[in-house]
Amino acid sequence: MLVEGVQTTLVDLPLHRPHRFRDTTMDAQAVLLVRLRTRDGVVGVGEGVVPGGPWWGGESVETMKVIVDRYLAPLVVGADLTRLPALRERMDRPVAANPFAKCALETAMWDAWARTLGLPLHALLGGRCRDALPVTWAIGAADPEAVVEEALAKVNSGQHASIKLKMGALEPAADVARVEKIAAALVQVTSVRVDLNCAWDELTATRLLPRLEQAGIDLVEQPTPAHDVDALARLSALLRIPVMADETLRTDHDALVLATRRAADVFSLKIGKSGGLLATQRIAAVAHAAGIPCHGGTGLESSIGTLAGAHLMCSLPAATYGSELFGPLLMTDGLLAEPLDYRDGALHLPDGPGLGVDLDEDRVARHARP
Ligand code: MUC
Ligand code: MG
Repeated sequence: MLVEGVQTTLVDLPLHRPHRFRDTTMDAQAVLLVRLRTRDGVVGVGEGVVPGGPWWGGESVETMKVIVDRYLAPLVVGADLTRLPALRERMDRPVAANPFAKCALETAMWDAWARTLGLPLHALLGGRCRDALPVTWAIGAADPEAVVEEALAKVNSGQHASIKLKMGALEPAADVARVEKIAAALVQVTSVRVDLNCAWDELTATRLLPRLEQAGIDLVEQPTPAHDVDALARLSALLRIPVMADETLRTDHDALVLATRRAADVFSLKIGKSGGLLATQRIAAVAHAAGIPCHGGTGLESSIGTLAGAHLMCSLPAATYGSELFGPLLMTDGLLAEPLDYRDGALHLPDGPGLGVDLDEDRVARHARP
């Protein structure tokens, strides 16, 4: 199962509507598509994304392409895929950081390996704990009326059992007033969570998060800066509702610190921010040992990255806090021959070999950058 070559392609997938974060708004998702071919002619696919640009983790699809083409691909060409863990470790020597780039290539390696064996990826990851994942729908920092209208449409469609609201784009008190207005219209019909992407200092969070709790918000994600584990610990102790770590949780070392200090009630797992499936498995093992439930987070992947995350989340005992793997539903088109199976409020795993899906080369060509 020797690797013959690696090819990368940049594509841009339009969104149904703009998605507004703290400091940036995206109306298309840029994706680095990775295709890895073995000498037996099997092609594995992977993808690299960040949520709308380098604001989240410092990487972009453009940096990922350079890192994969010039530094990572030469490490795996000619290598035996059954040595994937060793190959993945080897990537960390010539290339520091760059977890999103490493995840894109590692995913293609897993897909090629599983396809060669004729097995679904989840089987290679240890087998299934579940066949499907509930999918939270996330809404950007828009006006309350627009947010409530979209949220009710999603909830009433039966496709989503919970809503995540992005915060941080407005001045804190105005943002809380905006979310209180939205919550008043939603919390009787669905679970509403908020994600602040590290926007507030601890004093602001201590003052304002109890108001969100009072308004019926069910979970608070990453209210304070990524480095400040103590602030998360104090806020987690202050609030009855769970605090979920996202930017603070990238490695198994972070997981150990967060678990030891009881600084997070839920872990947001994302294969991109952690540098792939293997590294994310290690984080989930720490969570399992500490009794901390895990949530399937998103970087707004298209279908390939979404499925890679879903195969992993369905194989993890600790992954009991649902997911927000909604990316493909926000895009007006995808790269696959068949759409993913979103049904009855959940994303259902395909049974085919590897990721279980096939590229549509016409679609790839349609969205590829010149
Ligand atoms: C995050 O910080 O959780 C990706 C989509 C979204 O709504 O949030 C981001 C990532
Ligand atoms: Mg987040």
